[in-house]
Amino acid sequence: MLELYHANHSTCSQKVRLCIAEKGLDFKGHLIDLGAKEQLDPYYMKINPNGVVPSLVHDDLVIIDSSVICEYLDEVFPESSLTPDNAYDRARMRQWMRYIEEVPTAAVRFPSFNMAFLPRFDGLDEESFIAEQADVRPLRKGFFRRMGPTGFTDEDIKESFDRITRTAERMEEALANGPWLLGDMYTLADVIVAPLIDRMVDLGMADLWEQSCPRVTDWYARIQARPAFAEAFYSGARLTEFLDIRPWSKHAHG
Ligand SMILES: N[C@@H](CCC(=O)N[C@@H](CS)C(=O)NCC(=O)O)C(=O)O
Repeated sequence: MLELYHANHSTCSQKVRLCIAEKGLDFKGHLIDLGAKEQLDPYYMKINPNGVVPSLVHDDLVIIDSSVICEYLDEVFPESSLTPDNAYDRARMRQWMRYIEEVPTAAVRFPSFNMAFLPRFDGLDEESFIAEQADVRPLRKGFFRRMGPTGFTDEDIKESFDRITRTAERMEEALANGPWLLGDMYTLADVIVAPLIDRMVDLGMADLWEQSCPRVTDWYARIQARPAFAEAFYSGARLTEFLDIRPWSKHAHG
């Protein structure tokens, strides 16, 4: 049996849900309440010592980290494969996966917090924020300390937008040989970048690439048209469905 510990709106969880849906697998879901810091609860930290979602439990095996989970699932359940069968193309896919982890995955967190999650910390002064929100996180202590209770600086956000635009430009180039990032085959590279593009669209930031990267816009439309997409991005999976989206600049918050 597959059990997935996840959160509806978490892009890392969406990566795994999209992979599961593409492969037509069944899973038992356990929703983790990130706003209530359930991911830091001792019962969950035993499953995932990084204190983040998602985590997969396959029978009695625990697998953590969204990209690793996707590769594991694709290996263990080879039907509807999302991995090329020759070594060179697998290397190309993994190059994309590493790049996606390093550049857009990290970048998307900055506007997500400034524009959607900051109200979670309303009323906390710097000291309580550090103690209650930053220092308790094994993986994101530095990120939370840098953000503070009032959000990231305009400089941080602009740098993150730049990384997202550069990602779209790199995708645009690859999609010249599309329809998918690796060419004809839809792979895990497409799966794990899709939630990041979707998040930026949800935050109203698609204009970062819409003019300059039309193939990315077409690629996103093709992904959305896949039946698996609706399964992974069910109602309640997008921030705009339950949170107010605020301007990205903290100076605009008044
Ligand atoms: N590298 C990890 C990162 C997971 C991650 O950052 N998850 C976020 C949601 S997308 C989370 O659980 N955040 C909670 C927190 O920062 O405390 C993965 O890909 O699974």
